[in-house]
Amino acid sequence: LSEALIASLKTAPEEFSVVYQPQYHLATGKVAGVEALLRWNHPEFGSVSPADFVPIAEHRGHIHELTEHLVRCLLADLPDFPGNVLPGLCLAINISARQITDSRLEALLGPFFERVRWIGWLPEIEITETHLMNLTRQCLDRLREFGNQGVIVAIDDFGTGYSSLAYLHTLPVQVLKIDRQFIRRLGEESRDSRIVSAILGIAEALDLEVVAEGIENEDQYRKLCELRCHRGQGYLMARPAPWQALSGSLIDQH
Ligand code: G
Ligand code: G
Ligand code: NA
Repeated sequence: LSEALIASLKTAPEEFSVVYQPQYHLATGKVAGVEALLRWNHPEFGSVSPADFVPIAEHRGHIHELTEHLVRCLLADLPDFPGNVLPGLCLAINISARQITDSRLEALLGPFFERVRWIGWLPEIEITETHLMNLTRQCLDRLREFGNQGVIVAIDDFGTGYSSLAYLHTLPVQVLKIDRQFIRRLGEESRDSRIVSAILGIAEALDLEVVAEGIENEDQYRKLCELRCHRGQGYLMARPAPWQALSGSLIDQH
């Protein structure tokens, strides 16, 4: 798979595409944003999950090329004029922690940030919590620079890593995404409700927004509303879909 990925990155850009999953304000049910997720469709292996190919790309030093394909797809999908989409939505992409200090990253993401702002949206980057421990001083400075440019920084899979409260406080982060393992048994398993409640308490103290991932049923949605979780994402509301399938729900109705 590793060799196939490297070959496809070089010679078969058409095998990469992007799907978008909306996020909602839980209290109102209104769209809050969208997360862009990379897909790789290989002629022989079929559809390969990013959970499998992203770690390979990281390990083999090809994550920058993967993000190049992501940005190419995003720029092809997004409208190139403002006024046609709901205003003020966040558009999130996933960035690997080890990419943050790559000197090529700013030039690569610049046109993406610019386009997102041009259509009246806010760019967001998600970084997985398990990698945060290894963030160097240089990484933190780079994240702060992104923050100063108006890019929202989110911690992905929150609850699976070991962020200490003291450390969270110093990170230039505005959003916590609760890992879906804590959402799965919400409602039936009171321990998970208490964990989610505790995360919401931490977020309130640190003035952070919380997104619940992987909401699959009404019980989970209701429980999250009860706990006053801000935003949510999951198959109950919408599955990730190509831009053309999704854009209808993002078009400004006014
Ligand atoms: O879409 P799916 O749930 O299969 O994604 C699995 C994992 O792959 C998710 O944790 C997601 O954050 C990650 N992922 C998806 N697209 C990208 C991407 O473009 N870059 C990086 N680094 N990770 C991605
Ligand atoms: O960790 P991250 O936010 O990057 O994960 C996004 C991944 O989760 C995507 O691959 C997406 O396909 C998947 N996903 C999104 N909603 C749901 C859901 O409701 N249930 C499950 N099992 N997976 C989901
Ligand atoms: Na993510």
